[in-house]
Amino acid sequence: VQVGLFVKKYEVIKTIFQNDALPMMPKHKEAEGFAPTNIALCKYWGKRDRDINLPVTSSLSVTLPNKGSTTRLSMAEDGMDHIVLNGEKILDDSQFYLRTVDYLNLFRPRSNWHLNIDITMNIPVAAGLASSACGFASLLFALKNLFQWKLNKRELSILARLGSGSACRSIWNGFVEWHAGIRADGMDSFGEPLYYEWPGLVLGILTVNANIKPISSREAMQRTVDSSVLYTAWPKKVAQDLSIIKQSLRVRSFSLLCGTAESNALAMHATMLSSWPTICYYLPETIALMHQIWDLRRHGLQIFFTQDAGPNLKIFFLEKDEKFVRAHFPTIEVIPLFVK
Ligand code: 2P0
Repeated sequence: VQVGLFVKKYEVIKTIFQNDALPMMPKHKEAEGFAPTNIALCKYWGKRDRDINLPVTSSLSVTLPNKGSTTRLSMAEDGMDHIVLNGEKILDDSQFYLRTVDYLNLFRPRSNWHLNIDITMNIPVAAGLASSACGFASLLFALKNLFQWKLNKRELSILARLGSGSACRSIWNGFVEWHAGIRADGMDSFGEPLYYEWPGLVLGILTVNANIKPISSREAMQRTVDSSVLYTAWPKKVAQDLSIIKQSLRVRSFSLLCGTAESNALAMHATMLSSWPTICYYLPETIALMHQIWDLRRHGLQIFFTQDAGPNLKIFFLEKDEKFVRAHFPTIEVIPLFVK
């Protein structure tokens, strides 16, 4: 299975680099790359191809400026790759290590060529805050700088997708749509920036529990596709939501945009709950926060939430309401989405 998986990915690499220039030696001894994380307003949940991360549906996200991952690369001389995440050495039998090294294998010029990979993330790792999205995108940017590849952003988006699906949206700031594509080789499955600025749009992170989640999103989405009776409704829901979200960007309707995002996230979690064994990322505190948000909304505050593969909520509100929101959620981390 591993070999087959690599072959499919390598076909993509060959297409992108047009059969030449790989493998080649890096131009520098050290390099670094930064990629921001992104939060989906219309979620990616389910693959049509697990080897090269092709999604069942398109999705749409907004990037968190300055929140993400910085990857620093340097040559390792002792015959193996070393990974450090936020100052801590990653064990070489962990999932994180194996996935990162697997990705690196696609670009290794020689089998005895190894790297020190030093990753710093300024977001909680694996708590549903898209750490794999910015992690793989930042590794890719660092590799691009190390090898001095001349690739455009669409090509980088396709390469990032090979590491983690949602990483293909972390190539741009602002709103980004990931086109599902229909081709078997995935060359039409990439991110595209939607150039709508929205100064005043703010994201708040309500951290319920920053511990590692019980089931990875990769495993959870596969189980959903395989066993959820509600999954057949998901592509229909996404098609509707995508069209409404794009319309709300055009007419700049905050409640339409974020209301649709909230409904989309709830529907995604409904497909998970109907999987077997069930997948439940809700904690009691998550549900309590939802009720608090709905209550505040009933009282006129424009505030909406979204939830990913973890118990934390991200809320959307407008800058003018920040004081009020902070008063209700004292521990909130506030992130303006469009820095002036
Ligand atoms: C998203 N998530 O659209 C959705 C919503 C989580 C919930 O993309 O297997 O880490 O690496 O392609 O990208 C998380 O899934 O999965 C994700 P892989 P990924 O943001």
